[in-house]
Amino acid sequence: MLSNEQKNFYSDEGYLLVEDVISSLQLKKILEITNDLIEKSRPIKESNHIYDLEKGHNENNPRLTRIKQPHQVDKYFWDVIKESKIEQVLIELLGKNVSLKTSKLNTKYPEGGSAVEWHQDWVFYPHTNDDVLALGLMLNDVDHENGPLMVIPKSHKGPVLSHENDKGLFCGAINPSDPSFDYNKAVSLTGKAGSMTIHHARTLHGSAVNKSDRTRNILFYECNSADAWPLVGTGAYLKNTSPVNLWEQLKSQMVCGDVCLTPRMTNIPIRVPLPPPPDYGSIFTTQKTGKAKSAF
Ligand SMILES: O=C(O)CCC(=O)C(=O)O
Repeated sequence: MLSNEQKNFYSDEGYLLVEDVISSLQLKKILEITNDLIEKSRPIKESNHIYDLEKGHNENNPRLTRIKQPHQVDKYFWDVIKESKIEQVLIELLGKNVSLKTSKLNTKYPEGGSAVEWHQDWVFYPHTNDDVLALGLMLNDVDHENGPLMVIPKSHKGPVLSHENDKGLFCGAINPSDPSFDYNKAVSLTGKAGSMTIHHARTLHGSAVNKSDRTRNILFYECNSADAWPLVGTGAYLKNTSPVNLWEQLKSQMVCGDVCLTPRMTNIPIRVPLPPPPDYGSIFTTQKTGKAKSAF
């Protein structure tokens, strides 16, 4: 599926854009399920395990920042990985044993939606090696106006920056005045619905609010090679404390191949996302209650 040129680009730059990874029928089905889930959010008053509500959400005007773990809400979000070109892309970048850590469907409504401040996913979930990435499947056409994902090329080979606020709490975002961060190098990943972004877990990325009159919804899958083991103790990963549950969870997360019981350790920089901010329920609440400084 991916050419050598694309694989080398990902490895050198820390991101890639791939077009047409799902069919128009698959896209249509995902959109139907998504719209149905958004409809069902109307009576919800507070963020819960499925919905992250945006300020102003109400029955007449549903406004979400995110649908959490969509693959656990509707099986099709899992099936589409296997039924489309997505699985092959994962195998080509991560090897034959691939685990899906988490999924999220981030929504930016016309003339709004929340910005996602610049960060490296790596600080949310450090692993024993960094064969860890996020895929972003565009559910609408994404352009410069409606809040595209932006990345800093090659930052996956640079330092893991501090994501702490002035008080030393983890706030899920870098300080935009960090000398290692250069906004001028940012690249916006735009494309047609059905295109997919890929960014390495250490790649610096973020996105602005939606300034257009069009929705911007992106379905993210966060995946790792099975030999990249999560460093436990970081809340973003370890949701089960019993070995029985952990074992079941590891097995259930495999997109393809087998659970790996011989984690591969590499010499890479790590930061642990502690102490936590008041509300670490999602990146939006982490950045908001952690009082992250805005770059946008
Ligand atoms: O929705 C976006 O544009 C960025 C998402 C992201 O980086 C995240 O949720 O961690």
